[in-house]
Amino acid sequence: MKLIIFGLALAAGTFTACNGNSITSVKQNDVAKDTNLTTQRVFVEATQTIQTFSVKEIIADYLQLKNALAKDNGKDASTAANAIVAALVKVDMKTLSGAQMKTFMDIADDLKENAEHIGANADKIAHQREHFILLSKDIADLVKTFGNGGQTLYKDFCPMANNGKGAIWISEIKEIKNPYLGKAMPTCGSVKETIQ
Ligand SMILES: [Cu+2]
Repeated sequence: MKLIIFGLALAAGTFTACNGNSITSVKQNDVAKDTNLTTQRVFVEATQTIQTFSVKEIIADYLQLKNALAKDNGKDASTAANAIVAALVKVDMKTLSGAQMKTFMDIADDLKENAEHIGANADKIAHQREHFILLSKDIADLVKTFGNGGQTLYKDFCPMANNGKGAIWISEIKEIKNPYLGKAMPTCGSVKETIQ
C-alpha cells in the first residue's frame, strides 16, 4: 500500500469545494494585517496553513510506543505516546474527505485519550499497558481505513494479556516481541494477520 498523505495535493485539487471556509478565515486575518495582499498570495498562504495528515507518522510513533513497552521502558513509552497526541492535534479535518473524516473522528478522540494516559503514566507501566490494549485497537482501525503507510505490518495477538481475555497489537516485524508482557514473556503470542 502506498504512503497516504492528505494535504497540499488534495487541497489544490478540491480547493473551492472543500476548503472554502479556510480561504475565508485566512483571507480575513490577512486583510486585517495587510490590506494590500493579492488574491494569489492569500491562496498560497491558505494552502500553507493546511496541515497534512500522515498515517505513516502516527504508525511510526505507535511502533516506538509498542517497542518501548516490549522493553519494559515506561519512560520511552510515555514520550512516544505524547508524540501521538501531538500528531493528532495538528490534523486539519478540512484536509480529509467525508468518509475519511468520519472514520478519523470515530477513532481520534479515543486514540488521543488513551495516548494521553500512557503519556502521563511513565512510572506506571501496568497502567500504560491497559490503555495500550484500546489504543492498539484504534491503530488497527486507523490502518484499515488509511492504509499501512507503505510498510508491511503484522497484527499480533497475545492470549494472556488483558487478564487472560487476550489483546492485539500492531508490529513492523514478523518476530513476536510482546509489548504486554515485556521481558517476562517476550515471545508469547502469534501473528494473526499480515497487512500488506
Ligand atoms: Cu489511565
